[in-house]
Amino acid sequence: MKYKIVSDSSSDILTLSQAPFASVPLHIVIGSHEFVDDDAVDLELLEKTLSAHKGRSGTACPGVDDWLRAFGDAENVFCITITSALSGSYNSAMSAKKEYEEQFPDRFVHVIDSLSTGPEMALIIEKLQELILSGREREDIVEEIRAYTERTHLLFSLETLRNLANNGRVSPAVAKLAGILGIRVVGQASAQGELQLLSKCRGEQCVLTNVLKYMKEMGYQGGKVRISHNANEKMASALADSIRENFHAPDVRFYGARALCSFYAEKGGLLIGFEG
Ligand code: X90
Repeated sequence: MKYKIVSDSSSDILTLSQAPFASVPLHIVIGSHEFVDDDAVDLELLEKTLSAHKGRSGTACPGVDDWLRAFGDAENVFCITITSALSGSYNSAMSAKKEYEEQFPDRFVHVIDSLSTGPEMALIIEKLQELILSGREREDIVEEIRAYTERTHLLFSLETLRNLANNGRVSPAVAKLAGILGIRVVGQASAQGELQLLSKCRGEQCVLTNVLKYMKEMGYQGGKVRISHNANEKMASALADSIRENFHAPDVRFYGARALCSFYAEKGGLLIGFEG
């Protein structure tokens, strides 16, 4: 197998139709329950367990062996991870790359730190597939994908930062800004791959208006958009419609987030990946 794309499960992608692909699950631990974020994960049970649970809950990134298993016997691997600022996934993938290349000197792994997650990773994976299909050499793909990731962005709207704060993924100061009932925070993945809050909103209309405004400011001109949501199809769909109308955008899609992003984005959360 010449090329393979491998991603951790924060990308929400489980299969690709036109290139070899593997998803490496993160884990969600709620008391004595452990959820593996693969295609079999019971998202309803996860939500139920989470709302019934009073104690601590957390997540764990893939280990080196998980990545190695996913690389399989591919000659060239393009591997993408959730932001290294918030997870050990990237470091663990880099260790796997080192082992893989040492063990098989004629094989090659390119690890991309997305500095983001969810739908922005999905866009990068789609682009990798496109580049592989077009028959490009691996050095070209590395260069092209580097340039592409510079113009993709991630915005989000969250109703609570509780799980992010409890797991030390946002500073207590940032967490304090959110968490007021009825207030949503809109923010972006910063250049350093951290959560950066941009504004607070009461009501859905404010979120929709702000997201469109930020997209425009960040250079959006009608390119691809991917939106993931946790139990909020209504807003995801309204946002998709509004982007299609306002920017005459032909390729805007939305879907439910898988376990890892659902856990952190929580009920009502939206993540928006787009091309700037
Ligand atoms: O290694 C692990 O256990 C995983 C930790 C992941 C922590 C962050 C997940 C964020 C999920 C939340 C909103 C968007 C954040 C943008 C980040 C740059 C989604």
